[in-house]
Amino acid sequence: MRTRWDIFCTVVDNYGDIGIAWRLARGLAGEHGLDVRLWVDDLHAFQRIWPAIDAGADEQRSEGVTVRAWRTPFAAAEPAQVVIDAFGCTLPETYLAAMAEQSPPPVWINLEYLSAEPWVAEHHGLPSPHPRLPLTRYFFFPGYTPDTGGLLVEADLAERRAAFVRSGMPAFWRARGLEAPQADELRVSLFAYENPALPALLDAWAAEPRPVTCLVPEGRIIPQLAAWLSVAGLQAGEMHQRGALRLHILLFMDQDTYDQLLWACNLNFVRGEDSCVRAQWAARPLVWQAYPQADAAHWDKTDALLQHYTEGLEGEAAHAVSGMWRHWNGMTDAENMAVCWAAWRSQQAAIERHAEAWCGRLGLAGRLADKLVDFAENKLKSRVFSNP
Ligand code: TRH
Repeated sequence: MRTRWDIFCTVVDNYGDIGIAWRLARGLAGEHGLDVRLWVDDLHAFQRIWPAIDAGADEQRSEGVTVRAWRTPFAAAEPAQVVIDAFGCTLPETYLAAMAEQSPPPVWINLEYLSAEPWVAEHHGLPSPHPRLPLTRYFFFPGYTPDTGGLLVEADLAERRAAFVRSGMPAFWRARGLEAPQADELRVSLFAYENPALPALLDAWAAEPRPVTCLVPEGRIIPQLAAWLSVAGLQAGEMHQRGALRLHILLFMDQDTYDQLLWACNLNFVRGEDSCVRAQWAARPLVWQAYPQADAAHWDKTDALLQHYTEGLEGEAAHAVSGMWRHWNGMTDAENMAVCWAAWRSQQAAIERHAEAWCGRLGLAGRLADKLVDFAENKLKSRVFSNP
């Protein structure tokens, strides 16, 4: 019989929580043949990244996963053998009580946010007993090194990307109303939170000697773009030109199509967690905007990833990458954006080579779904032996 897994996801804001939970659920069902049920409290957010989702359905099947609307009060449900609460979301009390009544109780895992900080490896896999119930929750930390939970990635991603790069790009651009890029053109995707550094970056692109095309999926950055263009608003499908810069507003895409955008562009501005990882797997240069946190905790995260990411990248190129990332995250105004951008441009070829090499090295951390399955199966086995 297939092992049953329940994944619980609350959408805090944006699309990262559901984006990661969905990617994981698809991988566990499709690649590991597990019986996966995904509980989501906001099916409208889910539908944005996966339009096949019916936002009104209590229960539906998609990609081999059973998707359940997580409503309050929570309907009685028999707990699965493995229970994941994504990003520390609080499980329904009735479900927790049902977990505690099972013998052996389910393996309960809290899937944490990704960070490149060194403390992650020390905390990965640690148990935490429930204060009242006979249950133990384990902390599972994704990460960039083999001693962490690894990174979300499909087994066939590199193959699909290579096939797309070989022959899929012309059709991709045509479907978005764009011609193939000119030889000296730079294509950039821009997925970002509101950012004070944006106008200066757009100015730098508009002043380029070569064409820059910026593809912007609908989202939080649109009002700032409209202000820079001095237009009242922007809709998907619109194109605006200022100097060398052409700005195209795109419809928000499903997760798989967004991957293709990352594969097709020369440079990707990404944010949060999931798009950042996907941009790294795209083997293209990226500029990351970390999800803003209280007390600027995201600056530590940015520096930690930068430190890892720039390993093996020589002096000026490493400086150019750090300069862009740090300036984009508001960590420094020692150099202005025009200077950071010029430095990045002058090092572009080295940064591109590095992005390819980095993508090759990423696999060393291991695949998150594989590691999660191993972790849960080991716990399940030890429970069977201690609860005959
Ligand atoms: O949307 P985000 O800002 O999510 C954030 C982060 O995950 C952050 O760590 C978390 O704490 C916070 O939410 C609550 O960025 P992220 O993580 O990149 O997620 C975006 C998802 O949206 C990702 O799965 C890719 C997907 N996406 C599409 O499917 N289509 C699109 O057109 C775009 C632009 C993104």
